[in-house]
Amino acid sequence: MIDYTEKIPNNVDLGRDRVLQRALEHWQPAYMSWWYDMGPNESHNYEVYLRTATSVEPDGWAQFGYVRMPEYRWGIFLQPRDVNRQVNFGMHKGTPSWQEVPGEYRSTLRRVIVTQGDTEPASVEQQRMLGMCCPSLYDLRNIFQVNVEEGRHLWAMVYLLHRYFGRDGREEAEALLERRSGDADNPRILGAFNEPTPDWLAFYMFTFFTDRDGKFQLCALAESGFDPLARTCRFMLTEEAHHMFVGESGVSRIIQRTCEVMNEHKVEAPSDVRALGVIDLQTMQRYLNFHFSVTIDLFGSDASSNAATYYTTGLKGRYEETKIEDDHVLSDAEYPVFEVSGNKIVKKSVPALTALNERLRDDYIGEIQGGVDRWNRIIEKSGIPFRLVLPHKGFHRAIGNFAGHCISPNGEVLTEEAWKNRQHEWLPSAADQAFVQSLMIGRVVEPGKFANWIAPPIRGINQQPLNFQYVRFN
Ligand code: BYC
Repeated sequence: MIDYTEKIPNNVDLGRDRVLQRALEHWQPAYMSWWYDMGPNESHNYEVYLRTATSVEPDGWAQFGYVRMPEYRWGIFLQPRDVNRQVNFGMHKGTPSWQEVPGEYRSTLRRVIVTQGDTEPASVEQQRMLGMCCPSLYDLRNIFQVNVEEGRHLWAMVYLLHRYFGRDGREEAEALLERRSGDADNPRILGAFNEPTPDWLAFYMFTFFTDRDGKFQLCALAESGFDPLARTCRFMLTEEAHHMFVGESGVSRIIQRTCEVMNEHKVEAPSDVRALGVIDLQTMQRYLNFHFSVTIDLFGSDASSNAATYYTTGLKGRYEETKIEDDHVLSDAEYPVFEVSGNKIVKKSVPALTALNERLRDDYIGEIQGGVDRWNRIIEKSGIPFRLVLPHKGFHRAIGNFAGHCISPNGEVLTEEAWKNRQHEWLPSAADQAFVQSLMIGRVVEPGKFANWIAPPIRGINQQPLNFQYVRFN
């Protein structure tokens, strides 16, 4: 169980290490000041029906109740230690997992932890204005739940930095509160975390696509030979599942509502659909194209010596590493990657070790396709002859082999001119964004009411009814 009488709730026996405890208690006010500045706008007096972790056991961790968000108990929770756990891949395979950071991997490991940690506050910053135009109290509560948990994920990485990386770690922890999403001088580290999330369609797409990158990266880090990192990522994954649910069900509900309105009024043309105050499926496809492409960039280059090093040294594994049947060393294995040659995309085999980013990206795309299929079933059931499709993985890429090439969603290699002429068909235009923004007028806060452009969910939170007062504004 987690001790909530402590100033910093934790299950790592923080009280026994006074120096560490003091260092984190010193960081805590800086974190709170960041939350007041960059956390959800105008939310500080609201009481929100949130779940809080009470135990790290899979079946009993959630407790629901009203919380003023600045009083949310952000803390440090690691999955319990398995004393027999080993390093399961790379050159140290078969040796006991590490409880301290091996000196030679210190800077590499720190970099991975900082990169992971940086995404968490970034997403809170990206979403901070969305509460002002929420489509319902239910949705408002969900975004706040996501935001407080991203805050906790930052705590998770900051604990590792403070506990295992000494002074450098403390400096990195401070810098995590200084960078800002989209800031020209001091931006967040990874590309997608500097893109704005200006409306709720973008928010649901982000939680469906980008939070799922979080899931896959955390799964790879949960395999780490550095046991405290593995254990903290395992617990973070239990929280991540709800974020992806918010994204998938949010997009589903928008699709559902659009299809209902299209059928009721027997309209098909996007302009007619828009005139009825719902989002046309074509615009949803363009949002999907955008969020998918910027998110798959987050997996890094197709061929990466960094990724090979992370793996060989036992720092970052593959998705479900221990379920894969091979030698877990990959010295001779190969993996297919794609590149542009002339005006064609060609496949080539490269050492599997260097292609680990690409492999994780492919695992991710497989899971994403399942979600898109579920969205299409809603459209199909409505009898509407439209299907959402994932673009080719070379489409609109800024990292890796496709960066600098103009690839259509179908995977054709285009000239720059041809791309420019057609990109508005494939990516959200200023007009698309302005239209979606035009629906984000004010917020819907009457219990049980939903904005016109989104269907209600099937059920409420924690078996509460849909007209429950999920947020009290005071
Ligand atoms: N934007 O060798 P390469 C989440 C840099 S999301 C900008 O291909 P590597 C969440 C790269 O850093 C999960 N720069 O990359 C979701 C490197 O820089 P240096 C976050 C990029 O190192 C929603 C250079 O390009 N967690 O949790 O193999 C809400 C060469 O790159 C980008 C992690 O990412 C980019 N997209 O792999 C809240 C896990 N991509 O060394 C939270 C930790 C690459 O030249 N991170 N670069 O300065 C990693 O494992 C690796 O850093 C990456 C990149 C997979 C991201």
